[in-house]
Amino acid sequence: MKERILFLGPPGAGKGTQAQNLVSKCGLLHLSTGDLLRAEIKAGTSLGQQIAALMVKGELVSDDLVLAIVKHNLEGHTGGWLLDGFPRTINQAKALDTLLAEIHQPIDIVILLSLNDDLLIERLLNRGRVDDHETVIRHRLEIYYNQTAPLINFYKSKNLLVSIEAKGTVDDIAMNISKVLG
Ligand code: B4P
Repeated sequence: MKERILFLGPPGAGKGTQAQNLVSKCGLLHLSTGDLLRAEIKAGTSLGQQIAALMVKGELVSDDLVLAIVKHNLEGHTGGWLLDGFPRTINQAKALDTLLAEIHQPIDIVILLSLNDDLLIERLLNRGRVDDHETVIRHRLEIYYNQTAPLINFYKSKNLLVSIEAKGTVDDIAMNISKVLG
């Protein structure tokens, strides 16, 4: 089975949902940059306050900060891992390549979860997190198409990308993900 996995996709495509599902079955290390950033906010640090101010507007947190968090969590880990919500920019993807080359842990597969904007917005409005308001969601989608979607071709050109339609039940999508992991 492929065990060094990236989940890519727009906000609300279900990266977090499917990641939870998969790690509970396969025992991979789950690194969600969104969850790690929210944990920093919850800890009430001054860094957490800066992160909260960006997240609530739907802005991305700085590449340097997110990279430091990922590096800290990945270094020293020897088994499989699943990165969910990272990388989100070409800069983050290039820095990840450098880090993974240093620790000799190449990516096995990048899974793109794709879904149309109307369904994404509907799901996020139902979730109702602090950054799930329609204007903020639309801004997050704009950032996704401008800054994150270029990663699709980045990973396609490395022959790592597999696209899965994120429509249907959580179980149906999980089954399609299992199939491509072998
Ligand atoms: P994230 O925490 O990564 O969250 P997300 O992209 O909004 O959602 P995800 O795709 O994981 O959807 P989910 O499973 O929850 O990012 C939040 C913020 O963190 C960003 O805006 C940014 O500020 C910051 N950030 C994170 N990573 C960063 C990085 N690398 N660089 C800079 N900043 C970063 O699903 C959404 C909803 O749909 C849920 O309610 C779920 O229950 C529902 N759902 C899921 N699957 C479904 C299905 N099949 N059918 C119906 N509903 C479903």
